[in-house]
Amino acid sequence: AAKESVLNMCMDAKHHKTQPGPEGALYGQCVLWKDNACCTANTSVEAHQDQSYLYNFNWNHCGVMPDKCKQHFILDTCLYECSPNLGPWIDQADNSWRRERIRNVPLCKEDCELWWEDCQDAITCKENWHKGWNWTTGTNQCPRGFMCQPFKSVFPQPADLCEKIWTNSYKYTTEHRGSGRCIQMWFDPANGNPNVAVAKYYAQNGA
Ligand code: FOL
Repeated sequence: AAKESVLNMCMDAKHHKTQPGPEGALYGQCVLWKDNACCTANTSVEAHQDQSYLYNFNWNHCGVMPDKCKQHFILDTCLYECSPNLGPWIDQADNSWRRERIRNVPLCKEDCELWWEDCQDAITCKENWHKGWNWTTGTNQCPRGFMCQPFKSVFPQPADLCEKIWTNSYKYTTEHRGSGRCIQMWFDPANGNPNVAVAKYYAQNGA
């Protein structure tokens, strides 16, 4: 089959393993990927910290992020660090801290919309969380002139959040969970990882 090589791989980024493989004990929400993961146990623990050593990134840069919103950011971190099924969307990066990135991963409609809804009470000062922060204290702070505002002002639609926050890592889609045509941020591991088939589909039919 076409492009077998992009199935089951890890991007060359800051914390990813070179090859996916089983992990005995992944922490918390990252446990979904323990049968085959690009993250180590250590990375999975850090994915749940408010300000982890992964990127020294502070979710609480405009006050404490509500827990129900934070859960989606933890899942995003787990998917980003642990998923071995993002190969069709791996691209070169122009960052100092990674050689490769993901671009336009087709995120399931429900996953994007629930993330956006659960973050309606959260506050931020930036639409793009990858670049342009003030790092003088060692963690990201709002740069001068960037006011803290509700997520709804910064991201008027679900697609604005999912696409813009991580510089087009994700693409908003109208594909539904379970369709085999979109990547899910979470799933029931009892039924296997549904993103395996999604990667296979896009590897054959074009990402
Ligand atoms: N989740 C997803 N889905 N995609 C991602 O690409 C992703 N990336 C991160 C976390 N979750 C993700 C990593 N986040 C900086 C800021 C955020 C970050 C990693 C690094 C940072 O150091 N920004 C500097 C610019 C550094 C550079 O690009 O050279 C800044 O100016 O703020």
